[in-house]
Amino acid sequence: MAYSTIDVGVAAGVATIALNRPEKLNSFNEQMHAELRDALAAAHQDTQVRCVLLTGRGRGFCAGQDLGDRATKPGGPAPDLGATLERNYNPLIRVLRSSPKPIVCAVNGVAAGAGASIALACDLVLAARSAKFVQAFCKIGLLPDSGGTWILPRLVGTARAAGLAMLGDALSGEQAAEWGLIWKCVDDDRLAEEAEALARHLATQPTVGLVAIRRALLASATNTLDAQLDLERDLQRELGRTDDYAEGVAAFLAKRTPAFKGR
Ligand code: T3D
Repeated sequence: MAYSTIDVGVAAGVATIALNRPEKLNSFNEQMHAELRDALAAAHQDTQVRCVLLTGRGRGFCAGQDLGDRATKPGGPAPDLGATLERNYNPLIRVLRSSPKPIVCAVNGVAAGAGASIALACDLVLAARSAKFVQAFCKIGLLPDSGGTWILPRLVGTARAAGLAMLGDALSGEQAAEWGLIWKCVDDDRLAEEAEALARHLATQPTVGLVAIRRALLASATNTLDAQLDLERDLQRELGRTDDYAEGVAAFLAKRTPAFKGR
């Protein structure tokens, strides 16, 4: 599939996917949804790819839904936003959260509306110091979607989640890191390099183990301690049978660097 709204490149085990509608701050239209879906599926199937790096071209990361596609005529029918969430945004968040590869997000500029939710659905989020996270939904009468109302209170607590969601004020990259919304904030001119280095590092690590870590952390949001202990037992049993675990132990005992294969 030839893409026109995203750029995709694969190098050193990393599939880099860049949202590429810079004149609209990389906001989503139907085509970008379809192309991103396709690119993620290809990255997940490609055995050479062991990490995905998601970022944006231009001065923004993603401004959520392209509102140009939501203009209504006075007296005309209202759009069914539930249907577009069901068709596009919800499947995207589910794909990100169940990916067989770790996903790094490099937030190069503003991440607004669903753009913020998509960034926060990735495993490790790096943001440029000049980046902004904006829960823009309240300014147009909506609520944070694409998992926003689920992830925000879990990351920053209900009080801060309510402030962000009800006021729609911009949170800087630095503040986002201080509040625990993201992994790290870096200087603008270091973002691409640091994100790539992080993604390339993850691409050399035990992929199955990394994905199991995500699964367990996500499950902890709703599990009791007993259920979580059971899940850890089951996942650890599976991980103990991977080639990467055997390699990790062998390398440790031989005092050499492990050569993980991602299986
Ligand atoms: O609809 C459904 O399917 C349901 C799902 C909804 C999910 C959602 O994401 S709803 C929320 C949609 N997004 C927003 O409400 C954000 C709207 N944008 C903004 O609030 C601001 O643009 C930003 C805070 C993101 C950035 O502000 P600023 O001052 O840095 O940039 P700007 O000048 O506002 O925008 C630059 C250009 O991008 C501008 O175009 P122009 O005037 O230069 O031709 C602006 O119109 C365009 N743009 C920015 N965001 C969007 C957009 N165009 C279409 N849709 C956008 N979301």
